Amino acid sequence: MLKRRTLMVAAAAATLLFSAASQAQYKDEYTVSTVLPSAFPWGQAADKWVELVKERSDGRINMKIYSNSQLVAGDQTKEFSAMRSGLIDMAVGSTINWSPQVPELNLFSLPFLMPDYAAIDAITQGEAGEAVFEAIKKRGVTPLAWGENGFRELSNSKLVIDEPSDLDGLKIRVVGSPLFQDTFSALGANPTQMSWADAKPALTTGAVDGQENPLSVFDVARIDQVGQEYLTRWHYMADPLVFAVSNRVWAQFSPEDQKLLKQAAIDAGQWEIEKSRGEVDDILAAIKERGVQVTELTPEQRQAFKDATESVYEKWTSRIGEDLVQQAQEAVANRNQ
Ligand code: X2X
Repeated sequence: MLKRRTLMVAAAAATLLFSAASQAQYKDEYTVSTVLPSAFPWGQAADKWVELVKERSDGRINMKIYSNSQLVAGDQTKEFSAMRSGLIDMAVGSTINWSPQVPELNLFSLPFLMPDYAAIDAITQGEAGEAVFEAIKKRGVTPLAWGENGFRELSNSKLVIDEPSDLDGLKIRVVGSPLFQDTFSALGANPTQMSWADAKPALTTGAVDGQENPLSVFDVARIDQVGQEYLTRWHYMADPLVFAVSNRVWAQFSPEDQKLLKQAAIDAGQWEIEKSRGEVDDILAAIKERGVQVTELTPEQRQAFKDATESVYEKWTSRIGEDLVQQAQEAVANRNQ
């Protein structure tokens, strides 16, 4: 009897010790990587997450944001690997930048897959979104919630673009994901991969004629001031943002704190998605005001771009996963409108 009691006391003491030890493992501060800083919706999404976590944990969990991809020396395509290996604890990252390591994330970059916001939501909030999250987790990073960079529109310094042949030979800066090379090559353009850090200088010197980014990025980064006078709203793709934690770091949090981090990410993501969608009309007006010539495509004109980029699906569907692409296409077809 006495022996049993001693054992129980010992077990209780061990539990106490263990939880004290795991508490002690918490870092004073966790690094959070982003590409765009607080002036952009992307940076604001990260700010909100950090703020909510601090508040809800009564200051126990502190996160510090490092923007402009500074933790990976400006190379945003290295962010995922750095998180996986534990060099970065957490991130709010674009699906584009993580797609070199997580092929499934190329789903969102398939041209003209998602015509509107309801289509994005149908994918992220449904089975396809869950499958994408599983793929991320399997590669070493725990995804918690979705945010949104936005529909990426095309700008250039040369001409109004409303049909594929207008892109003929145009030098376009694209992000460092090979799928974009294929999309712009299919359209007859001359794509050049470079990081965001290098993009604005390249536009300024005229090393490239055009670029593609969400309206909020075009606006805040003042892309019109570097000669990008023509903008085509072709809505060819949108990059969701993913709030995530390195698996190694995630395992160190107690189940309660995991829940807290996740719920805060969900709330921050919803807040940012609503905010950035709600700002698009004002941004558009401001851009026009500054003299940018904005071209809206008719459904027929959009279809011509879609037809011209069919080859991207042929090449990339098997890499992304046939089932996943089909699931996403069905989600889009059956979306609530
Ligand atoms: O590099 C870009 O174009 C940006 C900022 O939109 C991304 O990080 C995907």
